[in-house]
Amino acid sequence: RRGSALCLREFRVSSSIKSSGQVSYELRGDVAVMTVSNAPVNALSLAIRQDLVARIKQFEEDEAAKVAVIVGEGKVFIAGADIREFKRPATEPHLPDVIDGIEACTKPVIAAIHGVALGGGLEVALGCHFRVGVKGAKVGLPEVHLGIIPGAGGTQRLPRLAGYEKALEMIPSGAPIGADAAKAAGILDDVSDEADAVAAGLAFARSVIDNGTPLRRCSELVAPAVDAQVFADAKAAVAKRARGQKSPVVCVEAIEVASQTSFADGMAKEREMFMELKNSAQHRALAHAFFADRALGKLPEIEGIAPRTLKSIGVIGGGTMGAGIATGALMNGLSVTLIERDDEALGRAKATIAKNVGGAVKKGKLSAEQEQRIFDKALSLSTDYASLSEVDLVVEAVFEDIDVKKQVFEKLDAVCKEGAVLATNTSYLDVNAIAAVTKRPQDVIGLHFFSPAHIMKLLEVVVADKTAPDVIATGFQLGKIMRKIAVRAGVCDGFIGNRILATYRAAADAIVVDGSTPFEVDDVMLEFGFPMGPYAVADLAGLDIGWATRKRKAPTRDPRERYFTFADRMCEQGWFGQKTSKGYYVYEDGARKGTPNPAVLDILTEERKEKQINAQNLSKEQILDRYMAAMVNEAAKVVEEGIALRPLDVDMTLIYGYGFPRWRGGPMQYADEIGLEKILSNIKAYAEEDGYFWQPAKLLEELVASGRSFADLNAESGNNSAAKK
Ligand code: TC6
Repeated sequence: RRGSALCLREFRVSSSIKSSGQVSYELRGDVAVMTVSNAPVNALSLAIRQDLVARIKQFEEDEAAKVAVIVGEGKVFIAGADIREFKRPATEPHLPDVIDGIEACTKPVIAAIHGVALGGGLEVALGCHFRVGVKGAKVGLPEVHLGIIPGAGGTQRLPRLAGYEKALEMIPSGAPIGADAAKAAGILDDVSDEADAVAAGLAFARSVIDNGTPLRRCSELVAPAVDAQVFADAKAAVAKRARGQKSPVVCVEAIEVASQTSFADGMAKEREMFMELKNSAQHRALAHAFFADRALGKLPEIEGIAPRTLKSIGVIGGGTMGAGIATGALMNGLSVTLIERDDEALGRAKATIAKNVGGAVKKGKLSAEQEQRIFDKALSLSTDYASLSEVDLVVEAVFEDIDVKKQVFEKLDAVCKEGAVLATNTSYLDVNAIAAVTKRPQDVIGLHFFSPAHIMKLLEVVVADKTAPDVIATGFQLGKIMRKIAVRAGVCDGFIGNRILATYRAAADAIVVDGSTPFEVDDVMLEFGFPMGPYAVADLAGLDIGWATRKRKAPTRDPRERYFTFADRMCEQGWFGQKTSKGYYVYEDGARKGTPNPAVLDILTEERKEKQINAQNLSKEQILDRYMAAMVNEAAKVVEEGIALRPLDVDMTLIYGYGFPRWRGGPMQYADEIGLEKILSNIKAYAEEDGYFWQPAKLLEELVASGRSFADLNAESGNNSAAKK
C-alpha cells in the first residue's frame, strides 16, 4: 500500500529498535501525538532517531490511530541534527533513513511546527505528509553555516515541494523564513491560529481525517523544470560571496542534482556530498565557531552574577568612534547623553549620528518612528559632565592619550552616580592606570568597540585588575543589548586583537622587506579568505595612524628589533592611503579599490640596498606560513598570559574584528588543523634568521611536547560545549 516510488525503496531502518522514551507517544482520540523531547532544542540525537523509528512503527501498528502528529517539546520543534555527534562516526539509524521511514508510513503523518524547524528538523517535517506551523514559527536549512549541506533529503525534497528557485534562495544562504512566507512557498500547508503546536496539529489532523486527504510525499512530487543556466548563475553568484567556503556551492550542486535524477539517486548523491563535507576541515572550523560563539559569555567569574541596571549611557567624545557607539546604543533602545567640548563639536556629532541612523533606516534596520524617537527623546547632547550624573554607564571615546583619558576619568569619578560603570574605549592603553585615578576602580572597565561601532560586531570587554564581577557582567550585557559579539580580554598593549594584529603586521613587513611585495602579501591573504589584505587595510585605516604609533613607541623600541622604514618614507611623502588617494595602492578619482602603487617597490628596493638584504623570492605558501605562524605564536602568548581566557576567545576576536575567514575557524583552529608541531618547527626555522621576533610561545612548546591541541585547551576550560560529550 506504499506509494509507487516508495514501494521500490528499501526501508533501511531496523524496525526492532525500542523507544528510550525521548519521543513520547500519546493517543488523543484517533490521533497519535509524538513529542520529541531533547532539551534545549530537540536536536536529533541517536536516541531521538531510534525513538522516532520505534514510534512510527508503533503508529503503523496502532489500529486506533488514524493520523500522527509530530511536535517538539519546549521552545522549538526541532533545531536539527545533533551537531556534537558529527565528530563521531555516524551511527544507525541514520537520519535520512529515519525520515524515509516517516514518509513511507501508510497513514498520514503531520509535522506541527512552533519556534523553529531547522536543518534536520525541517527535513523531518519535509518527510511528513503535511506541515502546519503556528504563528511566529520559522523554517530553514542553515547547514551551510556549518560547512555542510542538508544531508537528510533537504536538497531533494525542498525543490520538489517549493521549486528550484525557492530552494536556491533558502539552502545556499541558510536563512530561515517565517511561517507566512513558508506557506506562500508551499512549504507549510497551513499557518494555524492556534497558539500551541499540539492544538494546531490536532486541528489539522481532524481536517485530514474528515476530508480523507490523500498522503502527499515530497519525494513523489515533480517540480517544474528549470533551465540549467539557473544553476550555473546561482553557482557563480554563490561562489563569489563564499570567498573560498565550499558548502554554499555544494548546496547549489545538490539542488541541481534534484533536477537531473530520480529521488533515490538524488538521495544517494546528497549523502555522498554531505559525508564529504562533514569530514572536511571547513566543517570542523565552522562547528568550532558555532560552539565558540556560545561559549564566549560563559565565564566562571560572572556565572550567576546579575549585571547592573543598564538603560541609559553616556558617551564622551563625538568623533567617528563616539558617534558610532552612540548610534549603536540608540538603535538598540538605550538613552544616550553625548558630551563634547563645545556646541560646534556637538553639532558635528549629531550630524554623524543622524547620518548613521538615516543609513540604518534606508537599509530597513530601523523604522522612521524609531528614528523619530531617537532624536525626540533618546539622545541628549551636552557640554557639561554634570549631565552624566544619572547615567548607568559611560563610555569614554576621546583622543587616544593616557593623560587625556585620566583627566576624563577624574571628572567622571566626580560626577557619576554611585554604581555607574565607567568604561574606556581605548584600543591599547593601560586600563589599570586609568582606573587608578578614580576612587572606584572596581567600576572601571575597558569596552573596546571597533569602528564603525554601530556596524562592527566585535566588542572586547577588557577586565582590569580591580574590575568587579557585576561590572564585567554589565559589559557583556551592553554587548548583548547592542548585538555585539563580546569577548573577554585582559589588560596589555592592544588587548587580544590589536596585539596579535601588530605582530602579524610586523611579520608582513619583514616578508616584504625580505623580497616580496605588499601586493603579493595582500593577494595571498585574499586567497586565504580575508576580505582584504593587510596593506589594503592599512590604506583604508590611514597610514598616518601606524606612523604616529611608531613615533610614539620609538623611544622604547628594543634595539634588537628589526625596524623597517618604507612605511615612514611613504608617510613622509604625504601618502596616507585612501584619504590621500595614494598609499600602497593608487586610488583614481576617489575609487575605493586601488591599483598597486609602483613607487612603493622603489622605496622597498632602496631599503633593501641600505640594509644589504638580498631579496628572497618567497612562494605564496611560504608567505602564508610566515604570516600565520606570527599570528598563531602571538595568539598563543596571549592565551598563555591569560589575556584571552581560551583559544576560542582569540578565534572569535579575529573572526569578528579582523576579517579572519569564519570557515577556517580562527587562527587557533587553523593551527590545530595544520598541526602545532609544524607551526612550531616553522617558527624555530624563522628564528634562525631573526631570533628576537620569532621567540616561540611557551604554550605552543608545551602543547607540542604533551601532544595536545588548542581544541584540547578549549575543552579543558569546560566552557566549550563543542567539547561536551
Ligand atoms: C543538521 O541538521 C544536519 C542534518 C543532516 C544530517 C544527516 N546540536 O543557540 P542557543 C545547543 S545540522 C547540538 O544558545 P537560542 C547550543 O550549543 C544542524 N546542540 O539557543 C546551546 O548549548 P549550550 C542544523 C545544539 O535559543 C543550546 O543548544 N541546525 C544545536 O539562542 C542552546 O542554543 C542548526 O544549525 C544542535 N543542532 O537559539 C541550528 N543547536 O547551552 C542550530 C543548538 O551548551 N541552532 N544547540 O551552549 C540554532 O540556530 C539555535 O540554537 C536555535 C536556538 C535558533 C535553535
